[in-house]
Amino acid sequence: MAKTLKVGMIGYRFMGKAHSNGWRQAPHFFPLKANVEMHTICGRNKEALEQSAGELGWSHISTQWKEVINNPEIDVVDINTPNDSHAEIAIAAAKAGKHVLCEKPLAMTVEQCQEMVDAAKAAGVVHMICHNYRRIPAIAHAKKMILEGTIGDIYHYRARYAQDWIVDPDFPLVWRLQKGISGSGAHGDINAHIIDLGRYLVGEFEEVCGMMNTFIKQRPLEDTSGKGDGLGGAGGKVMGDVTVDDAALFIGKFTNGAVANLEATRFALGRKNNIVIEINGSKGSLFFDFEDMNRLKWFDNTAASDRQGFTDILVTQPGGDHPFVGQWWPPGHILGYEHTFVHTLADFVNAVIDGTPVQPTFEDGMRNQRVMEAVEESAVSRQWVKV
Ligand code: SOE
Repeated sequence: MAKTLKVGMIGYRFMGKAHSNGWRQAPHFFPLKANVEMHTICGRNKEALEQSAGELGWSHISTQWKEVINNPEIDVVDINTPNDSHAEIAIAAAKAGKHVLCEKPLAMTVEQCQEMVDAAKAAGVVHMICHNYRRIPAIAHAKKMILEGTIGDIYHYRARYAQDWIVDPDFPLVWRLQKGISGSGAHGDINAHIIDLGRYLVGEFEEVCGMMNTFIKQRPLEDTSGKGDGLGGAGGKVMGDVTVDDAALFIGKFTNGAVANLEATRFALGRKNNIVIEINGSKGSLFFDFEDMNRLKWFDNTAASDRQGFTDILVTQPGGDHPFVGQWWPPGHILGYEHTFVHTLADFVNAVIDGTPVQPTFEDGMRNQRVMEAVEESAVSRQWVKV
């Protein structure tokens, strides 16, 4: 009889919804080594939680995360809370012997990340940070092509993550705009993703030179007390200081000699959740645009000179040709944002049963934080900073 992993999920807003869909769908589409029971959903607001439990498919609710951690029935803790609580919950979960999945950014500081890594290792539990974009089929396929040497030695990693949800000055001062809760703004929220993709696709960052900017310095305080998903809400009359970046940009060098150019902003009107990546190598280039997420564009410099151009690879070929897609539909039936969480959770479940590491681990989250802190230091000192 296959084991059943009982999951406790802390946080139920946007990421809670995305992860719930992942927990629900993974067992139906992927050959998991265990059954998954969506046992407890945890949050502060009991009424909202009861509604979310029904909508998202959880059998129990709790308004106390320590109750979830201390429940001997729970095998896995999935953390989707605001950033300032990740470390405390993850360390407690690890010490209680739970396998831990945590949303990005891993924590508020490198020191907190280190404590999380140490706790997970000491407990011998499987630990993963949910950088879901690694498991976009086109991104995973790009990784495969790079490992096969298709584009040769890498010269450039160019990445932009652009949104526009806070361009309105009347948008309230949600938790994502408060350093004490979020740690940073666009930097830790979305730069973290393209930093992770740089580490996944290219290599380790060696040195960075960055800048950060806050375009709107004051915003109306939220007229609700709760910590929502931080992506919406209504503002009152009283204004408060924005204490995080609206945009974070940096150039950098990788240890393998490639150079980097990253930009994360929440002020690119018209760009709702736009990740664009281009990697240039000695034998070719790869290009990816999340707004067209099932395609990977490849320029092959080894092609005959009268046939060169960016090939448009539709990454939907089953039979092992393209990652993950064979578990879903026949060729051409494209996938979406939500599938990246299903892929992430499927790999996490199997790693838990195998007792093997699954990337990105908490150590990846800590390396990510090191890059982010180096960029923040550089933005202040206006100097290059070694990671
Ligand atoms: C808000 O910027 C957000 O929800 C991020 O927190 C997620 O990590 C990203 O995938 C979508 O946008």
